[in-house]
Amino acid sequence: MRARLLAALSGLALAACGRGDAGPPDPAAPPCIGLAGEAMVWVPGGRFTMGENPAYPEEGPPRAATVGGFWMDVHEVTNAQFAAFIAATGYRTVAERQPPTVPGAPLAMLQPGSAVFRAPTPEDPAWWRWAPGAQWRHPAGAGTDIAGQARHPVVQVAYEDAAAYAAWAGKQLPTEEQWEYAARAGAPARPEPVDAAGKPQANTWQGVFPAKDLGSDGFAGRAPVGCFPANAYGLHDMIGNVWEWTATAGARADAAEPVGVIKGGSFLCAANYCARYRPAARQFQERGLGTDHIGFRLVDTRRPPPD
Ligand SMILES: [Ca+2]
Repeated sequence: MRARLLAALSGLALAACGRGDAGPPDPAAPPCIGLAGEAMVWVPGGRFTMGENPAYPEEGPPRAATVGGFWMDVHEVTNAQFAAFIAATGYRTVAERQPPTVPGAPLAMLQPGSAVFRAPTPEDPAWWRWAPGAQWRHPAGAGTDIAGQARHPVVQVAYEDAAAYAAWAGKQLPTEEQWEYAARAGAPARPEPVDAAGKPQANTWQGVFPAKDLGSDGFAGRAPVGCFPANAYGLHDMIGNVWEWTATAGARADAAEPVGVIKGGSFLCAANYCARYRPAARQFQERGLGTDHIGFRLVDTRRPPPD
């Protein structure tokens, strides 16, 4: 278990892009949409070019892909939505469960918890730490909470947790193909998460990573869902805020357990470091480990298309 967790945390260090502590909304933050329950939009099927040329080898090579039409959540699953699931089912997330006992493991890793990002320091250059007590209600560990964050995306959910929510909701996690097709929305990907006028289109990191997130897009840390413009399909936060689980399995040489593909970049993605705020961006994440920058949204492939 310890080796698995340490390997996972090591892998996360490769994946992160900045500081993860949430800050208060900036007064200049963009207006956010009203939330209308389980709002979904219809994404018409089609054929598209998936992947990009390899500044990031895992994204290529570009290849043709075809998806059928499907309904998709307009925003990431929120803390309020996840709380309703927990209240209805009594489900306990992976991060709340007791890890197996392994002789010699650091004391902290023998307690329920999860991975939390922090700014590296000269004394401790690690980007990720195992935070006892970290779970969806306490995203940065014991002593933190989600008070006032009902419409923030739920985080610290492992793949199993997201799949359990999907089963309860009667929907599905999107495949990677569905997710990328929806994120592209038929338009060429922009290299930076801004429109032609330079207006932010997603919650990402401004400033030099990892020294300081300036939050000039309105948010340092996670943002409530739907606070940035929707793409042409009406989907918000597809290239920022939090990474999102997909149903697609991945592969990573240093992973000691099954990994899944996550899509979408996060509030930690910075221009000077990872730039993964593009539809083609993908990472391979241990399915048994949540973090404070991974959430999810769902699709519904069974609901009939709109008239
Ligand atoms: Ca931001």
